[in-house]
Amino acid sequence: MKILVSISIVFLQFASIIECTSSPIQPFATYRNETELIENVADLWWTVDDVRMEITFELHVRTTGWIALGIGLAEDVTNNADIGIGWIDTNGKLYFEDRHSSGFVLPIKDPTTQDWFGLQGQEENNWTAIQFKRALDTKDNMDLPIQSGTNVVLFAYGLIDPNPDITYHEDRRITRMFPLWKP
Ligand SMILES: *[C@@H]1O[C@H](CO)[C@@H](O)[C@H](O)[C@H]1NC(C)=O
Ligand SMILES: *[C@@H]1O[C@H](CO)[C@@H](O)[C@H](O)[C@H]1NC(C)=O
Ligand SMILES: [Ca+2]
Ligand SMILES: [Ca+2]
Repeated sequence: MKILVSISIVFLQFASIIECTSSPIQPFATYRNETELIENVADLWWTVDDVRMEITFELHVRTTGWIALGIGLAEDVTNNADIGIGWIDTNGKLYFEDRHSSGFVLPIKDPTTQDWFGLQGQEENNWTAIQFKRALDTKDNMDLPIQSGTNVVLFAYGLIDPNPDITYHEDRRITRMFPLWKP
């Protein structure tokens, strides 16, 4: 039994670094890192620029609704998340917002500064692809800094665009822990 448990832990750690993406959309750029967040549903690419101290992400999800990536706190995964959320409207226009959430409520737009920036986005074959960036440390107390080492990365998506606000994501959310930035 003990051996079985150890084997599955090794397998989980291995599985979490498998680089195998399934999006049919070609990413806008070349990135240093990639991970499949949910098999056949969500892929994430990212690169840290440690001179400019910023991180550029690209998130692809099999949905035509909104998609979101967040940074959380290990000891408090559902509270105080800092969230970047975006969608492509029916005219192909990209929307991207810096939000935060405290507890199991809808994330609301930061009333302080908007620090997550949507760069480019497109919708194709029922997938949504958005490239966005933020400073590693935005210095806004509504946000959470992305520290080197292991990060708590939250991911959620909805099946339709916000109208007027996002629909709650129900079970379409996951939390993963992995390093985004190792200087
Ligand atoms: C990101 O890519 C770098 C360079 O290839 C690698 O050293 C690092 O382990 C990768 N990080 C993750 C979390 O996969
Ligand atoms: C997109 O999804 C709709 C509704 O589920 C489906 O009817 C359509 O065939 C899908 N299109 C593609 C290109 O997969
Ligand atoms: Ca902010
Ligand atoms: Ca925020």
